[in-house]
Amino acid sequence: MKIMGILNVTPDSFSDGGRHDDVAAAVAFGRALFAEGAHLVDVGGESTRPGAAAVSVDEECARVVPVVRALAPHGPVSVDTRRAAVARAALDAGATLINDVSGGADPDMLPLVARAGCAIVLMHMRGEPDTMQRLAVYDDVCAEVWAALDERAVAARAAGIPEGNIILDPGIGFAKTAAHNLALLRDLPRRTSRSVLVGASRKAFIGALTGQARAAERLEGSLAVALHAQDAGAAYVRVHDVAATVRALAVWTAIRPAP
Ligand code: HH2
Repeated sequence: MKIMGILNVTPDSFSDGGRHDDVAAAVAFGRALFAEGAHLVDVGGESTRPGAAAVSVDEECARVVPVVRALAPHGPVSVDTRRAAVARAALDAGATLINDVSGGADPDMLPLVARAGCAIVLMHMRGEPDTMQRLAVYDDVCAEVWAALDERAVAARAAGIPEGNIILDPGIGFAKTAAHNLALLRDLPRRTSRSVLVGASRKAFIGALTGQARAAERLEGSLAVALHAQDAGAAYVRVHDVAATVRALAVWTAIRPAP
């Protein structure tokens, strides 16, 4: 399983907002994530936490592109964006993977990725970050989330993206209650014949289980999810705490070889 390290260049991300607001600090943090063992670093310029405000394309590009350009010579960089214009600028600056929490909703996104020949993460969500928690209503969350992801994968293939470049993500915490998140994680082993990414690091449902209000203190719960993702056969785990995740997985995989 590959480790995607999180580098948010936003003033308002839920656990690390405002920490890397100049380019040099962001690049130094990204390089440290590579040194700790991240297989790739995911640069995001728009917070998608519940209730977050939208940013303009220009503002998102201004946050993301200089960091991608300076970090890409040091290792593989993905860009966490819902906008094709931002994705295009990031690819030009050296990004090699697009992480799209909207599952390719921008009509220009899938054709862009097909032309670029890069891989894309298609994540499940409903609505927009500021409204999504109102849409966390499902009869059968696993069946509905994976049916929606299948539809996005069909759209991606129709746009010319080969199956090998499609990574699916159930979108832990995006229009999901804590019970939905747990059901999706429990169900994960049934879904990993495809390439699957799990992003649960420091999220609120972990705090709800452990009684921790502060996101930065949710390390142990985040590690528990990473070990589960490894056992379930996930291809990627998206985490804030790269060094700790690498160490936990080193011991876990020594005991239980990859599925
Ligand atoms: N979660 C967040 C952002 N991007 N991308 C994928 N593929 N999967 C996720 O679960 C996911 C994601 C939210 O976490 P974070 O980046 O830490 O916070 P914020 O959105 O506040 O910047």
